[in-house]
Amino acid sequence: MIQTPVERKVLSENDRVAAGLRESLGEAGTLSLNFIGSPGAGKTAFLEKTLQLLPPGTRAAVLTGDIQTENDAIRLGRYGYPVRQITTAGACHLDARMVEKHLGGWNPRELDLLLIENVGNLVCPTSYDLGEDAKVVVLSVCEGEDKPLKYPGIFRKAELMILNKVDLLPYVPFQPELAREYARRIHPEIEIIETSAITEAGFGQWMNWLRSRMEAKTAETKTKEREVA
Ligand SMILES: Nc1nc2c(ncn2[C@@H]2O[C@H](COP(=O)(O)OP(=O)(O)OP(=O)(O)O)[C@@H](O)[C@H]2O)c(=O)[nH]1
Ligand SMILES: [Mg+2]
Repeated sequence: MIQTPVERKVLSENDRVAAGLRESLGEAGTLSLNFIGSPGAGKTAFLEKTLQLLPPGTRAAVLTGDIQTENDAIRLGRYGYPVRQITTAGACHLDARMVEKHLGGWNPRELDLLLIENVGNLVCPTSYDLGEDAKVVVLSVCEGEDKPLKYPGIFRKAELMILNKVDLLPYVPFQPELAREYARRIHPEIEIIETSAITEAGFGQWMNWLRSRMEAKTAETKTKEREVA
């Protein structure tokens, strides 16, 4: 993507704040994931189901971004975890400064997991590092198989693609194999998990992915602490 000098300046300031976030979350051993997908792909529904299935005692928190309304925070707030809405008042993406501000008062050392739902958009959020450990792209079977080819940026940057709403496959002309092929054409190593936030299909695989990433994060933080000591 070609950037103007102003865009470059904004992004370098964002990168500076994101690096600070990554350092403080890293020291605390908090795994942070940035969920990006089109409006309505099912990001909130997917996170709601995730919160329902987290092992008891998991110290999780959620930030959810939208241009307007507290709707998603209200939905996500039903599961006993701290949730904050970030309303961007027009901006089509979250930035690191917004995340930093809304983390205020939460101690990262008391969090194992920070889930960030970005504003529904497959383009703008891609350029803004939020200090996360990984971006997760959420694509639903209602959007067409060719989205990885049309919006390659996010599929290139995401470590994991959630292919959501697979319960609708009997009703929509969508070929999951083709969507997988296109995603891997853009990013050969991308991991792909097919899910339904309604039937819970695929959530066993997703919760295993999440658990192993959280364990890896804890191990990485302990190794760094030993190196410093
Ligand atoms: N059938 C089916 N519907 C789903 C699934 N996941 C989400 N939905 C529905 O899809 C619609 C949009 O879901 P949301 O979770 O609000 O989507 P979102 O990506 O968070 O949307 P924004 O925050 O507005 O970008 C809702 O009506 C959900 O109930 C799924 O796996 N299967
Ligand atoms: Mg949402």
